[in-house]
Amino acid sequence: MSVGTKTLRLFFALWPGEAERASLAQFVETLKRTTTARWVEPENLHITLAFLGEVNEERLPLVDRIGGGIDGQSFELKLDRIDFWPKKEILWLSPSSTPAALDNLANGLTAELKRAGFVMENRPYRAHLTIARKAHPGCISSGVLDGPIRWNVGSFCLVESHLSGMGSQYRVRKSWNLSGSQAIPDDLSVR
Ligand code: 2AM
Repeated sequence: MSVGTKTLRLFFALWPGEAERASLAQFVETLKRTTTARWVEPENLHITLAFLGEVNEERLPLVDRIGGGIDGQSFELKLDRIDFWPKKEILWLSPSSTPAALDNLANGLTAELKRAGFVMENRPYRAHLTIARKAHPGCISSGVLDGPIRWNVGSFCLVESHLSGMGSQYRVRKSWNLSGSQAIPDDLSVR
C-alpha cells in the first residue's frame, strides 16, 4: 500500500428500521435478566450480507457501483431462532428458513465482489444477527423462539466500521431499495 493511502473497513448489511430495532432491543432487554454478556448496542444491531474488510478508499466508487447494480427483491424475514456458540461465547438470532431473496442478495453481492477482485470468504452464506459476545447464558439454550421477530426487508446498505477500545462503531454510508419495497420516494417524504 502506498504511503498516505486510506483504507475503510466495509461490509454490506441489512440495517433494521426503527420498528424492528425497537423489537430487537426489547427482546434483548428480556435476556439481560438471566444472562451476563457484552450486549451489542441497539443502534449497532444488523445482519451482514458480505464482509469486505479493509478496502482502499479509491475502490469505494467500485463498491458503490456493485451495491447499485444488484437487482434484489424485498422479503419478509422471520427471526425465529436463538443460538449460543459456547466456544466463541456468542449469542445470535437467525431465521430457521432463509428466504431465497436473502440468499440471492448475499450470494449476488459476494459473486460481484469476487468478480471485481475482492477476496471473499468461500463459506456458504448463513444469515445471523449477533446480539451478544462474551455471553454466559444462564438458562438460555439454543432453539426456536416463542414469538419470532418479523422484519420487512426493503433495502440493504454499505456500512463502514470503526474499531475502538469501546467496541465497533458503524456508519451507514449508502443504502439501496429492493424491488417491491414500500419505500417512500424522496420527493414525497417531505410532504
Ligand atoms: P459477526 O456478527 O458474526 O461478528 C462487522 O464486523 C460485521 O461483519 C459483523 O456483523 C460480523 O459478523 C461481520 N463479519 C463477517 N466476516 C467477518 C470477518 N472476517 N471479520 C470481521 N467481521 C466479519
